[in-house]
Amino acid sequence: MTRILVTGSAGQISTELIPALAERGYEIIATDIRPPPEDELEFAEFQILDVTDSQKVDSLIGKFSVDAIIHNASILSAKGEQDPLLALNVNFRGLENVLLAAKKHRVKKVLIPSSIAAFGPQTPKDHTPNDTIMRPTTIYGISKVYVELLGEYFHSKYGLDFRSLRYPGVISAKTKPGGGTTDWAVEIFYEGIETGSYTCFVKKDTIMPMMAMPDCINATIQLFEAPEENLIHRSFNVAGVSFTPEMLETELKRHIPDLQVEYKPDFRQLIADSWPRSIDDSVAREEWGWKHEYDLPKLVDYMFSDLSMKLKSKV
Ligand code: AKB
Repeated sequence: MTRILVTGSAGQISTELIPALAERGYEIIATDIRPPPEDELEFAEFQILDVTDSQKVDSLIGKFSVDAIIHNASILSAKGEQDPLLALNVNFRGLENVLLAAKKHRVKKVLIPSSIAAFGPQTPKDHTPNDTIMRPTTIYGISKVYVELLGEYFHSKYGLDFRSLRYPGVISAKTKPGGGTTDWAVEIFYEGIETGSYTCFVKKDTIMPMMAMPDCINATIQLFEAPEENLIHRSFNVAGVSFTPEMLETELKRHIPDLQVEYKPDFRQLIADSWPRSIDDSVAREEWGWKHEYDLPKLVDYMFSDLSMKLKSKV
């Protein structure tokens, strides 16, 4: 059995990744600065961990003799711009602590997500290639380039089996994302179902790469399990579907015909404008067989039914 330590276990992606990994027979040590939702405890042993605490990172990884780490703890793009020093501490120091402990305790494999935020205004915006110019302008984006470069350095220098995938905005109902620039694509469902209206913080024609959570979980597990000899790259673009708030509004009106959406762009517009509009993921397809399943209508149906059920069960 492979024992995986997951950081950021109470976050949007980990709360769905951990049960999926447990179902595949992995033993999970879930860690976060706050305790996980009740239902996660049945899938994992939980430990409090602040990834900026180098001693605690080192001692937990040593104590549990983990085979692999999935390091998800990170400050996202919008929150990072509001508090760059926090992002510097959590994203940069946290990464260093995890990689150094992995090397010391001979952890075999480390998967650390990157993001479309690793690209910047000089990157080709449409069908952004896997290997292209990366000059991000946000602290979050810079931290993701650091993830890729430092992880690849630990791979070539110390033989660590490092892997990374560049997530687009991830759409899910279980746990809300916090502090991202793509959060509008989740918030519109919550506000739309609960109040019938939504004020969007980017312009209606801002096209952004997105992905439904089931695709995100599949991509993560597929890359984690891909035979190492198949990997030429270590960091991969993964695409789902690109859409604008207006396109999402139109689709969502199939379920909420009276939905009212207003557009009031704020500081997050500038971040969105610096990112790709669509992603070329042919390298991931070639090296580990990636293929997304959710187009926009399927994503909207999945999200609407999951979230309606969740919100109903709360009443
Ligand atoms: C964000 O918006 O910051 C994240 C991301 C694209 O990495 N969802």
